[in-house]
Amino acid sequence: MSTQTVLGTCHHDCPDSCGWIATVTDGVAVSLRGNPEHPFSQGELCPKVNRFLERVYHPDRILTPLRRVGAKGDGAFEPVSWDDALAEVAARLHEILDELGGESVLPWRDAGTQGLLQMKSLDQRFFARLGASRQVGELCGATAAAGTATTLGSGRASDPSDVRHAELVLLWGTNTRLTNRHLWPFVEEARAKGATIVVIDPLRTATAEQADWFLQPLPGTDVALMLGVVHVLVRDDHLDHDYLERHTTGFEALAEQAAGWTPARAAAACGLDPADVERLGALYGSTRKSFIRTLIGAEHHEHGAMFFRTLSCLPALTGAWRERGGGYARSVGTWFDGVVDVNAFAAPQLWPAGEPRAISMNHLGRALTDESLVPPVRALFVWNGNPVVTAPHAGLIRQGLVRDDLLCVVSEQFLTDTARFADIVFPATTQLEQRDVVPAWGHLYLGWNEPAIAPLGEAVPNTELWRRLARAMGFTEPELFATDDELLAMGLAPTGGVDVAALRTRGWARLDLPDDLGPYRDGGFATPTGRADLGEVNPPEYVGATEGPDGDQEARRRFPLQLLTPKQHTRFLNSSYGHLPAHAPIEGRPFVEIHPVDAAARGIGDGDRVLVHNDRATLTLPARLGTRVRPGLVSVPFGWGQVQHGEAATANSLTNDALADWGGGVAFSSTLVEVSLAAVEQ
Ligand SMILES: Nc1nc2c(c(=O)[nH]1)N[C@H]1C(S)=C(S)[C@@H](COP(=O)(O)OP(=O)(O)OC[C@H]3O[C@@H](n4cnc5c(=O)[nH]c(N)nc54)[C@H](O)[C@@H]3O)O[C@H]1N2
Ligand SMILES: Nc1nc2c(c(=O)[nH]1)N[C@H]1C(S)=C(S)[C@@H](COP(=O)(O)OP(=O)(O)OC[C@H]3O[C@@H](n4cnc5c(=O)[nH]c(N)nc54)[C@H](O)[C@@H]3O)O[C@H]1N2
Ligand code: SF4
Ligand SMILES: [Mo]
Repeated sequence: MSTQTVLGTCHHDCPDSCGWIATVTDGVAVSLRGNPEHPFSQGELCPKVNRFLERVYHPDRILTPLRRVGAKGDGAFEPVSWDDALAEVAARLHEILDELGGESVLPWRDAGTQGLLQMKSLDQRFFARLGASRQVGELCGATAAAGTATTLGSGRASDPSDVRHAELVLLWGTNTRLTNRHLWPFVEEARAKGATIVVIDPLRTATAEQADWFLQPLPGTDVALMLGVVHVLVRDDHLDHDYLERHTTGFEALAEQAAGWTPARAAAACGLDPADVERLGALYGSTRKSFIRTLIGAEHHEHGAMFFRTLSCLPALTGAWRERGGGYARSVGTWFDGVVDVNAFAAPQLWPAGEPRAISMNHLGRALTDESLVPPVRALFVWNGNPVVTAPHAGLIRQGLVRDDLLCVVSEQFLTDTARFADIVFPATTQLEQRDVVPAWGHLYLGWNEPAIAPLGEAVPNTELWRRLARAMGFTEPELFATDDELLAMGLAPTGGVDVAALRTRGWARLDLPDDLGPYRDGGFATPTGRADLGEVNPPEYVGATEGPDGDQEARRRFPLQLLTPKQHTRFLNSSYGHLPAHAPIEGRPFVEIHPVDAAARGIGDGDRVLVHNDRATLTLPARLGTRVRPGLVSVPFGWGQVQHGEAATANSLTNDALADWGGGVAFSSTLVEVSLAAVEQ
């Protein structure tokens, strides 16, 4: 018997990017545990990835290419050889290209893995060579990034772990204990030294339960609350005039806007008490070591970017940027610029003349069903994602995917709700089976991932899939066949100061940055003026969502309840674990949470079967009565697939696919529904 340990890094779209150690006996991974040397995750993984080996070795893993034999969506497939599958895809793709040109091909990838190589590298070249439509927009992060960059000039902000030095912590629109669990000890460290922890979230989350003070505004109304806070700061002169004068622009415009947002008016818009707005303003104004932590959840609204644009103004007002433990932290992704370089993969020489059309990944359903689209989308490639469960207005996506004339190719580890619609499914490796480097967005450590085991069955990493497809298409440009090592060398920018050998031996490397980032202690913002923009470009203002309490009143009358579809389960990561026996049963089943007041008004009791509906879809779910939601708000956890729902619809069948204000994200949470008792089955 030979046993060895192999260092790796979790690939999930999760801010923690934990370091792990796989123990491998005779080529089989027998344990996977946190790497105790990893400075951020410190030896702990999480309830989902502690059981990752059960995913890797699950009998339902797809281990050969599959060809569909039933109707689209039914899930009936037969195994085929790689040669046959590639030949079939290539032949159909050539026909489509001859008939309609490259733009009739649409790539759709998400962040199933965040690895530098396997998330998005060689695919860019393959689709450029085809002249395919360009995938734009993001389900996650782009809107938050755009809002933040409007104020700060880029995404650069505080190191999240500096929260430990704070005296006041605002967890604003983030569920740290669930979604960013390895940051929680840093929050507790601050509390142990006397800090006050405030959570601001429309849901009483697991994080809210641990707050010193929990504020529960209506979804999508926070900008009014922020302007109320600015009102108090200006009124009571809790301002750092020196900082404002030297390092900001647009303060007058912001102050003028906030003048109209008295605590009473702000409270009315958010469904809070005016005393709450006063108290928040007084707390923030009197504590310069105030640390704002936010992530993604609040971007999923019609005015999602404005949330981040306004929130990131606050530290300049009080001069919190001057302090370690003061500031604003969201994704640290931009600190990796210059160290990892995705643009290195682009190979512009392969691009067709003229820029191919752009299609938002958030509008997949629209793109597949829009009869006026010229050329129509006739071939769809999906990898690192499961849009039928994770993208908005999913019913429309299903409607598009059943089209007989659509060639649908999916690369997957499991037969997801999306893969069920494929003509051909290619088998994908997991992180244990592929080499990669993982840039983090929740801390400053780059992670190495050494493959611990050989690929199972005939599964291949995404990069190998693109090489095989390029060959099958008869393409010959060498750029399409770059090896993983060549891609790594390109993507790890040599200027970034990463010692690859050391990274590989240790499993992680901190970015070459000072321990104390203090990004804006002395100004130096990346805006054109070098100053934080508090009110020049897209000045902060509160506008209610069209599909929301202050929006279209006719829609509001028919569908009076706001719907959130949050990440809620400790054993889930988006849609990736809802089907696995070591993960799903302990989380129960899908349900809708409703406040007892709203339930009583509809004659609904705890456990009753109800219909959650709007013009997009109807879901049948058991009602769970409780006060995690406030009156006017219901919640259906996201991540379950159609099998667990017991119908061909999931949380995202109900959600709004309107784009967010800017940045290319989507307004999942600007969704209204009605809930009513389902007819009793005879
Ligand atoms: N266990 C687990 N961990 C995960 C994931 C998972 O699926 N499961 N997913 C990972 C991914 S992909 C991401 S992007 C991160 C996301 O990390 P987070 O952004 O922390 O998580 P979310 O649940 O998307 O949103 C955070 C909170 O925002 C709240 N929220 C929604 N609308 C508003 C609003 O208008 N105002 C305010 N103040 N709050 C609002 C939600 O109720 C939610 O509690 O988590 C990652 N970690
Ligand atoms: N209603 C609602 N919808 C949401 C959200 C929400 O909070 N509410 N959150 C949004 C957010 S923040 C995000 S990030 C998205 C996530 O949406 P997705 O990225 O579509 O969701 P995941 O479940 O992470 O799907 C990843 C898929 O990639 C596959 N995969 C993993 N690794 C690899 C690989 O190496 N190769 C290949 N070929 N496949 C791989 C997995 O098997 C899995 O099926 O969902 C969004 N949708
Ligand atoms: S999913 Fe997140 S918390 Fe869990 S192991 Fe991966 S990076 Fe760590
Ligand atoms: Mo995400």
